[in-house]
Amino acid sequence: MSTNVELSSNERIFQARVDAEEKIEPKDWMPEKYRQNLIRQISQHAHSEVIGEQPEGNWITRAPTLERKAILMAKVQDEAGHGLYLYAAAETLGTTREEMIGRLHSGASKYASIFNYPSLTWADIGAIGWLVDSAAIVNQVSLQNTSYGPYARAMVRICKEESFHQRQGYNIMMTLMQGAQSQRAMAQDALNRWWWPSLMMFGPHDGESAHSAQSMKWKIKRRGNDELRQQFVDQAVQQALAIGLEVPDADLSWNESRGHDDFGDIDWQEFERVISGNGPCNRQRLAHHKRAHDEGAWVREAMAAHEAKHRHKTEDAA
Ligand code: BYC
Repeated sequence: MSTNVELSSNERIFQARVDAEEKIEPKDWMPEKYRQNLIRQISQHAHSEVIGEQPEGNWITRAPTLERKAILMAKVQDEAGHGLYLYAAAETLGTTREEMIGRLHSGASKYASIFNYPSLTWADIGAIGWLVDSAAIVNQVSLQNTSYGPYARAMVRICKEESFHQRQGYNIMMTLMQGAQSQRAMAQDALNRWWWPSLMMFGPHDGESAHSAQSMKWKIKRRGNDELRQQFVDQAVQQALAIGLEVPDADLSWNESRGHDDFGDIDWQEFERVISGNGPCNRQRLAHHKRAHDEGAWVREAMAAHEAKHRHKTEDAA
C-alpha cells in the first residue's frame, strides 16, 4: 500500500472520529494541518490571556477600594492561569513555550485585538470585565466542545472563572450607574470606547474568515464568528438597558422577524489596522511583554537547572 493511500485512509478515520464527537488526544494520529491550525489558535488564545493582564493590571494600584483591589488582583491572576493552561494544551501538540513566545515577539502570532486599546479610567475595568469577558465566554462556551481533548478540557475550567470575571465587571458598571452624574458619565464613556472593539473580538464575517470553514469541519471551532457575535450583542444590549447605559450604535434595533438585534457595521479598516500591529497600544503591549520576559530569564534558568539536577538524581537512583 502506498503512503498516499495510507494517509487518506488515516484522514478518513480521523474525520469519522471528529464527526462522531470523539475527542482527539495528543498521541492520536491527526492531519498536520489540524495540528498546525490548533497550535495557531490555542497559542493566540494563550497570548490573549496573558497580554490581557496589562490593561487591567494598569488599575490594580488605583482600584477605588481594598475589596475592588483584591478582586481585580484575583482576576488578573486567573488570566495568567488561563494562559498557563492554554500554553500547556498547545505544548501537547509538539510545540514549545519558547517557540510560541518567539512568534508572539516577532509579530508572527496574533493576540486578541481588544487588548490594544488603553484602559483610561476605572470604568474601563468594569467595561473590560463586562464586555470583554462576556465576549470571551460566548466564544469559549462553544469551544468546550472543540474536538481536541486538552483544549476542550482547559476551556471548561476557564469558562467557570470567566463567569466570575464577567459578574465583577458588570457589578462595577452597575455601581457606577447608581452613583453621581460624573460616575454615570464615566461608565457611559467606557461603554462608548469598548463596544465596537468588543464586537471585533469575534473576528471577520464568516465569508471573510480564512480559517472558519476548515476549522468548523474539524470541529476546532463549533460556531461561526457572526453567530457568536450576534449572541453577544443580543445579551449585552439587554444588560446595558437594565442599568441605564446606551449602546453607541445608531443602527441598533430589535428585529422581530429574526428574533435578534440588528446592529451597525463594524469598522473593518480599524480591525485590520489593530491586528496588523498598528492599534493604539500594540507597541506598548509587546514591549512590556518582552521586558517582563527578559527580566524573568533568571527564573527560567533556575527552573531548568533544578529540573536537570532532579533528572540526574532520578537516573542515578535507577
Ligand atoms: N484579534 O479566519 P479567522 C480573554 C485573526 S482573552 C486578533 O476568523 P479564526 C481575556 C485570526 O487570528 C480570550 N486577531 O480566524 C483575557 C486570523 O489571523 P491568522 C481570547 C484576530 O482563528 C484577559 C485572521 O484574523 N479568546 O478572554 O478562525 C482579560 C482571520 O480570522 C481576531 C480567544 O482567543 C481578533 N479579534 O477565528 C479579559 C478564543 N479575529 O491567525 C479577558 C479562541 C480574527 O491567520 N480563538 N483574528 O494570522 C478563536 O475562537 C478564534 O481564533 C477567533 C478567530 C474567533 C478569535
